[in-house]
Formats: sequence, C-alpha cells, structure tokens
Amino acid sequence: QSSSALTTAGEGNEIIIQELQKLADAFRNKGDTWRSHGYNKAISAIKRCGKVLSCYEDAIALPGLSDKMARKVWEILETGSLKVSKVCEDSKTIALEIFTNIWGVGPSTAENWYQQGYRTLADVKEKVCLTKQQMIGLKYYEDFLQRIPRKEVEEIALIVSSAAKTIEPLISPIPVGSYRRGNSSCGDVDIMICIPDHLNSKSILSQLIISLKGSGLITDDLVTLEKEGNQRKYLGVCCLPGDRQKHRRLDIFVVPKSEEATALMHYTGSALFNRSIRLLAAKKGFSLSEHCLNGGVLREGLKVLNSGYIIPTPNEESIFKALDLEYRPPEERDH
Ligand code: DCP
Ligand code: MG
Ligand code: MN
Repeated sequence: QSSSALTTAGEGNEIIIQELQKLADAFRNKGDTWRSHGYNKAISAIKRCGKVLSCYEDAIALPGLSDKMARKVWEILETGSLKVSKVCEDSKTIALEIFTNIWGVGPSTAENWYQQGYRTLADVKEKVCLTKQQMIGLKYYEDFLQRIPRKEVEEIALIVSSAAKTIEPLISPIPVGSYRRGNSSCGDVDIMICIPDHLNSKSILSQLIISLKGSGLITDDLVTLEKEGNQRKYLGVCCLPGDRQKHRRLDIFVVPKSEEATALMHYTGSALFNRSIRLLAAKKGFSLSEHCLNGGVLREGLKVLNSGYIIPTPNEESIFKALDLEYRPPEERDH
C-alpha cells in the first residue's frame, strides 16, 4: 500500500495504533494520565490523518506528533512492535489491567491491591473488602468488558424513551456518547434528557429510575439514590429481557433546557474532543463547560479574573460559530 492511500479511522495503521494503545492503557492504569494522554493524542492524530504511515517522515508530518513519538512509530514500522511495550507484559501491568477493569476501581486502588500482593480476580474476591460499586463491577466483570452493538443501544434507548414519555409526554431522551458519534459499538449506554423549564427535572429522573426498575430494565445502581431526588446524573446497570442478554452500563443525564446545547456537546464527547475544544475556547478568551459558554473571560495563567458574560447557545452549531470554528458533526468528534 502506498503512503498516500486514503484510509478511514486508522485503516492500514492498525499495528501502530495497537502498539501505542498498549502503552496508553498501561500508563492510564498506573495513574500516569499525562503520558497516557500523550499516547492517546498521537493515536487520534494517526486515526484522523487518513494516510497509511510508512516512514518516520510520514509520522513527524502529523500535527501533534513529537519527534519522540514519531521515532516510536518508526520503530513499530521497522520491527513490528515497540521494545518498551514489553513493559506491558510484566506481572504488575497485567495485574493493574485486571483490577482497573473492575468498574469502580481506579489506578490508586489497583496499585494498593498490587502492593498487598494481590494479582488475580480470585485474590480480590477472597481477600479484599469491596465497595458496593466494586461488587457490582466484579459481578458483571465479563459483561462490562464486552462492547455494546449500536442496535442494542437503540433497543435500550427505546425502552427508556417510552418510560420517560409515560411520565412526561413533553420530554424525549436522546442517546449520546459514542453512540451519537456514530461508533459501531459502544462501551456503555449514555442517555441525555432535556427538561423544559416549567417541569421538575429532579422528580422526573427519580420517577424514571423507579419505572425502569419496575419493568426490569435497570438491575443495579452505581450511585446512591437520594431520597429527595436532588439528582442530575444516574449511573447504573441494565439488561434487556431474554436469556442470553448481557448486563450493560447505563448512564442517564438530566439537563435544563437552558443548557441543552452545551450539555449535548459535552455528553456527545469524545472526552478528548471536549478537552481540546475547551482549551481552544480558553485560548480565545472564552470558557466552555457542560453548563454554558462564556465570553469576555479574563485570565491570568490558570486563574480566572473575570468570568465574563454568558453567550446564548440555542444549538451546537452556535457554539462552534461563537468560537469561530467550522462546525464538526458528532461523527467527526471521535478525537
Ligand atoms: N466525558 C468527558 N470527560 C470524561 C468522561 C466523559 O468529557 N472524563 C463526556 C464525553 C463522553 C461522554 O461524557 O463522550 C460520555 O462518557 P463515556 O465514558 O460514556 O464515553 P463515550 O460514550 O464517549 O465512550 P464509550 O463508548 O467508551 O462509552
Ligand atoms: Mg459511553
Ligand atoms: Mn457513559
């Protein structure tokens, strides 16, 4: 294949991406998010470039790839792997990977368990006093490692939608996250519900959860449900009816109408896209969050001296426009 061949999302560069991903994951599990981000940024630049990389020059030409990273790409091209990725095969990296794959276990807990001499899931089951979340994570360990096909996300979203409409006909939940970005499979199901101002958003979420538990879709909670229902985010577990169905992670986010566009953008992601557009906004004197877009922001380093004024954002397009950026549809926000 020639280096100028056009590809989509990393096609032709699979080995490079796979090797770099090993390190991104290993650093993430070690809690070194800074290095992990570095590798993830390189991966997204390679996926986005639409070319098959065949030499050092191809790699260094990509925006955001340092000389060091380009040399790594070159090493993979020459030898088929990265010498340093051997660190991913040592017993510690393997144990940390097993542990952080339990929902509710982060790098520091994993490190702690490793220091105590634990290496396997069996060790954890026998010897560790787990939190409620970790117990659920362990219970569905295998299921949660499986990707969810788009079709199944749609089925789950449909059930959530009809339950929501029974509670309040005016609301229509939308699937967000990797589903909205058009990914063929998703890590979890993310659903955003926008609530018109005159309705009580808090009670709608708790009514919805009660209804979905009643119908059997929701099987476990990963957040404690407050009695007063003062909650905007629900994290839980769901399962479609039928014998051979897997348990899936389900997130439901409730947002007020006034925050619809910024929340939609936030929950659509990707997380990497959110980080970069927020950084860009900050550089241009704006501040973008899931709640709103502010203009006229005055900063001194990281400190905000004046938070400026809220810019009306009726839809996602208006956010890009205010930031003087070309519109990017969800399918182009993977990196
Ligand atoms: N999000 C973010 N920063 C984070 C985590 C999440 O900005 N640290 C936003 C962007 C994500 C969205 O929330 O797209 C949903 O989070 P998920 O963890 O569900 O991620 P995705 O849906 O993008 O991917 P996956 O298929 O792995 O669920
Ligand atoms: Mg998701
Ligand atoms: Mn999610």
